[in-house]
Amino acid sequence: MSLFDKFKKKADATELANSNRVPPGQKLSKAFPVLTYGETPILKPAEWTCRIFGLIEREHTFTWEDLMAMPQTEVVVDIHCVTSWSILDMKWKGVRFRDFYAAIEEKCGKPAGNAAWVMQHSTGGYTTNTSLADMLEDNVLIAHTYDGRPLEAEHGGPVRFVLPKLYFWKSAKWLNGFEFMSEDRRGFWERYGYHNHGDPWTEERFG
Ligand SMILES: Nc1nc2c(c(=O)[nH]1)N[C@H]1C(S)=C(S)[C@@H](COP(=O)(O)O)O[C@H]1N2
Ligand SMILES: [Mo]
Repeated sequence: MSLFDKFKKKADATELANSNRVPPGQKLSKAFPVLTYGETPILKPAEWTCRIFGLIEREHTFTWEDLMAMPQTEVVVDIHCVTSWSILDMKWKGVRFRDFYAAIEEKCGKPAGNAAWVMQHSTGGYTTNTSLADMLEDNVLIAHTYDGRPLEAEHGGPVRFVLPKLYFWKSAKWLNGFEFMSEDRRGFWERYGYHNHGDPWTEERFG
């Protein structure tokens, strides 16, 4: 057996062993690919801000200091990119969106009853839309640390969103705002034909 075949056999075995964790049409990747449309902004953590606007009573801008003062959570999750790579057991640390949302309610007042949708905004202009319900699930993080190290700029550092149960384009890098909306407006890739929801298990790839 050639070295290549040996590696392939091992990879196939890993895939098989994890097949209940690898959605259809996905392949396990060892490396952590970088997928960015446009430039990579280089931002200092201390300068990070997150503006809350839209269907809320009062706008508010959270700072890095605010984020650090919130409860910190670590999650170990599987991530699936629509370009077909999946990585299992990725270790992220940050603030659970649910905890951040409690701070939003405190500072901004309760979002209007019909504000069921949120646009994630990024430095550089990237956007992606997600339902508040999906964002409030247990393992959704506003992440600043990956695998024990400050999140690298190319992966969205200092702060990105991580919503594991949807394809990874639904997780904004260089997160800088949440806009509460009454209707599900499409974000950047959604306007270019990606699916509005993006569930990897039912292959919601294109809209
Ligand atoms: N701001 C911003 N966020 C983004 C993107 C982007 O281009 N800009 N790409 C998205 C896509 S398509 C994917 S697959 C993931 C990639 O994250 P990674 O580069 O850390 O692997 O980030 C998502 N978030
Ligand atoms: Mo992607």
